[in-house]
Amino acid sequence: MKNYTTDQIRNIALVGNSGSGKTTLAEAMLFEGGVIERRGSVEQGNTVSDYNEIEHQNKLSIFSSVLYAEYNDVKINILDNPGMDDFVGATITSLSVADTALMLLNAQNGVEVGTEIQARHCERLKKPLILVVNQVDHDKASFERTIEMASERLGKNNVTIIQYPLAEGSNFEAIIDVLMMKMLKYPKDGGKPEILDIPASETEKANALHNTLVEKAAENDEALMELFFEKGTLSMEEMREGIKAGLIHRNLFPVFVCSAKKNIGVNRIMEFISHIAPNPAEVPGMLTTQDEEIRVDANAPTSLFVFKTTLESHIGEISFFKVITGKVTEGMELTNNNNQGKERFNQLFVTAGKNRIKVTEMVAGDIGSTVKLKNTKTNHTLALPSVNYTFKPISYPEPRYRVAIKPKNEADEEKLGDLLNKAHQEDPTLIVEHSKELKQTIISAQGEYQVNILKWHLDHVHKIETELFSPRIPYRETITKVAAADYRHKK
Ligand SMILES: Nc1nc2c(ncn2[C@@H]2O[C@H](COP(=O)(O)OP(=O)(O)O)[C@@H](O)[C@H]2O)c(=O)[nH]1
Ligand SMILES: [Mg+2]
Repeated sequence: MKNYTTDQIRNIALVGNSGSGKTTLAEAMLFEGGVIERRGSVEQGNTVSDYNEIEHQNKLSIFSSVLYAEYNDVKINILDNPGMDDFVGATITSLSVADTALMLLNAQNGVEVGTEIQARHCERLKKPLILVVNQVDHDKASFERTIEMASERLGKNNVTIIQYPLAEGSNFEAIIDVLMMKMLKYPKDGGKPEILDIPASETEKANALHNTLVEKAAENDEALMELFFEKGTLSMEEMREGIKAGLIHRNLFPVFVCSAKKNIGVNRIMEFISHIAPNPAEVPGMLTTQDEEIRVDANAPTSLFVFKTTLESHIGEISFFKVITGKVTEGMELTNNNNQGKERFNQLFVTAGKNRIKVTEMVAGDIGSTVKLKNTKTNHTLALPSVNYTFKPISYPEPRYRVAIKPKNEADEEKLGDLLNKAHQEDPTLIVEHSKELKQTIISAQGEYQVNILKWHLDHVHKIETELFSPRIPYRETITKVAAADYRHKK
């Protein structure tokens, strides 16, 4: 793989309700980006992103995965995420290092519960938002209803149409693009479209949407606004600048349409990402523990942030990082600013699910992984000695579910403790504590499903049988006042 510069990198987190099509879209993007020669499917359990057995069994994403595609001389790092709220920790991790969120809306259902929850995390983390109405090929798809819901719930003034489908359902094959002011007509098996003139029947609607888009693009830049008043329109270059500014300020959430499954519309979304989505240096930087903002900058001394750790059999710990400043090269020695330890980067990888591609260097803004770091954990900062800051750890929602766990066989107690510590490393929203007072090991988590998945791993992968049960209530938390409750036993 070639060495990319900061302006050639895009970090995109895929978000959206479970089942909206994130993993399927990621697969299509990998195909369009030349990483794979054949598209797998979630049903067949052969996508690059959902590579864990438990994901195949459940036919849904449980872990986030780091992928990439090369398109238009740009490296698009794609962070695919689970949609279920129990696994929101993974989504928050990805959003923390992404520079743009790509939110999928399922055209069958419009805005769903998960859509709103994740939109709030995007807002809190100030991430630019691209909306993609997916599954437009589905019988029950309604672009219009989806857009109505999106405008109502995500911001009437922000949701801005760039594309709409000419027809929906099984007839979906053409997209009217009001930025290009062209019609994109896709072959049966998707891929590259024919670029055609907008049919006469659509010109009025397309012109109106184009004008709204131009105004919206001009709104974010005074110079563009003046140009717009002078000329009554903007050039493609000016439009791109205005839309990018709108994205960064979260004033403009551009809307695209696609069928991830049929690979219709996907290449145009990648085109937009490569031309208009901000590069890592164009968005706000990371905060340090002293609340100092460090912007992505290739010319500053090297610093990087470890945002995720996974454990894989035969390999051990894989540390995923984002380079924030300078560059990291193979063989480089960096200091861990959290514990002052030294770490050598013997190998650098770009990852696509479980596949790793060796590279020799990575520049500020890029996302990569390495193995066999000695004493570095998630949320740690690694840097050259001249860097004295430490990045702020990612913060996660408070636990909402609590359960006690014990091994069926007492002899497994130590092994269980060890595995639970590892589980916390992989998913920081799983918090494990051993309560001496209660003589119990308590897991605090985001939800029951999350704990069941953990149990499945303990039982099936690590072959240690466990039992879950309700934790005892510590004495000091027992009822201290009488509550008036009206409880009626129903038969
Ligand atoms: N008809 C149709 N089905 C789709 C499309 N995209 C995804 N699906 C299906 O929707 C289901 C959920 O997709 P998946 O990619 O796992 O969604 P995720 O949970 O957001 O990752 C799977 O059965 C996919 O095959 C699409 O564009 N059209
Ligand atoms: Mg998925």
